[in-house]
Amino acid sequence: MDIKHIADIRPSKRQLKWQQLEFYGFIHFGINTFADREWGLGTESPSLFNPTELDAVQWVRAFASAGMRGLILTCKHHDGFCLWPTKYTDYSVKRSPWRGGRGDLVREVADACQQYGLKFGIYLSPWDRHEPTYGDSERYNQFYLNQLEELLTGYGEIFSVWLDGACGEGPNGKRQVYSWDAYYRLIRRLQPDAVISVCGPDVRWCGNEAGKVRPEEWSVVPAALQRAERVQEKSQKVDDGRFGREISSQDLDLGSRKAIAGIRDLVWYPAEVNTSIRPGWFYHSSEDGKVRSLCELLEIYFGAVGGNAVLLLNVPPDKRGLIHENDAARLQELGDYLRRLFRDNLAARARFTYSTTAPGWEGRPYWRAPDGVEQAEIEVDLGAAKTFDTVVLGEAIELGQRIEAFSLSILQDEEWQEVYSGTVVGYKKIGRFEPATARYVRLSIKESRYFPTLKTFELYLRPRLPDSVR
Ligand code: FUL
Repeated sequence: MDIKHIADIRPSKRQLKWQQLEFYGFIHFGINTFADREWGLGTESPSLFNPTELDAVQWVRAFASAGMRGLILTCKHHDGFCLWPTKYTDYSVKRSPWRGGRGDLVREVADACQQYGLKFGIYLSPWDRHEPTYGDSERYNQFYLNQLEELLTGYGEIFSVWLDGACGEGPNGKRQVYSWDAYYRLIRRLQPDAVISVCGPDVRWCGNEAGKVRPEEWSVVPAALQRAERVQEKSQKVDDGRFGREISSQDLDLGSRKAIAGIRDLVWYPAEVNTSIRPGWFYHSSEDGKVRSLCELLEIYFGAVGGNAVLLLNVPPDKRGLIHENDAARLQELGDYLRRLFRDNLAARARFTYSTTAPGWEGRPYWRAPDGVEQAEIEVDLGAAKTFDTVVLGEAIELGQRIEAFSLSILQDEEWQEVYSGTVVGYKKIGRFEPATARYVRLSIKESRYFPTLKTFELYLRPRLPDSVR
């Protein structure tokens, strides 16, 4: 494929809508919360599940305070315990003392999300340690489809179906062959706007659980990466507490011209970064003092959201059924910081001059260079000298991902001085540098694929972090 056609690979409508969410939360909650485990065995008694103060509204408000726009709930983790009263197994909240066995946590969370305007997504673990049909491939696939159907039809709009590739059966364990295609078909039929993530064709797992993105996160990558079996291979296989902090350097470059040279089958498959605010995915009181600092969370946020990926941050409710005070405070701090940072775009009233513009594209909501023009300069007059240390750039990804290299300069004493340079932009790039003061700023697009576009150009000055919250 030549570069013109590669650059023309575009997101689906559902991928575009999903990308615009930017930041949403993960809830790991279930029998493990009460058994104090990460991977339950599937044999824990449902009588353990007894949150005494469960309040899904408190969860959703805490997530919203951080600026999250959605939430994905572990409706069933690997232990097989279901948070809704499914018809297909008794291993669920129905058998627990919580709400007298009449509770439906999926409903409570979905309703709370709706009330606060957050999108709701589901995690339904394919690996199931409790379900007796697991390993009897056809029967289990039917069981899994039945459960999916319940979740996709009973709880309103679902924005993401998160298919985890983890499996700890090991070489001598049960062998389940998942009918991924049948799962996908059902999801498409019942929730056509939902993205299918990780072991699915719409959203690519970034490949680690430590919160790291690649230095260049391309959304156009080889189609082979979409194969669920490949994702499974790379997913967690042992519950030893290490996986969540490991960063593998394999496949560091998935989408540069060099990486995709000669590959004929390329697709739009954008990245999601999933990580936890604590060492574990589930709540453990022993980790109350190990909630990630604001600094760490900001690094993760800037890396992921500011690196052409979306961020899925896990915050696990405790045994009471509440987001613990420490995590809730951190979410609020994060949201406060981000709101302060992005309040005042110093380029909001700037004048933009483009070295070139595609015919007929003047005055459109975003800029586009003419066909075949891969380099361009954009001069920005801020009207008066301003001090900034953060640039936010965004391409019109509905026309593909195109920018490969850029630099940002300021005019000082009649000379252009570079303050920042980067490679890919994609949906969003947040670049941070030492504070610079200038009236005139220039963005040079140095390399791009067939023609660049630009939808977002913003400048900010980052608030200082109070020493107390570092
Ligand atoms: C992993 C699982 O094994 C963890 O328990 C957690 O659910 C994480 C999000 O995915 O693969």
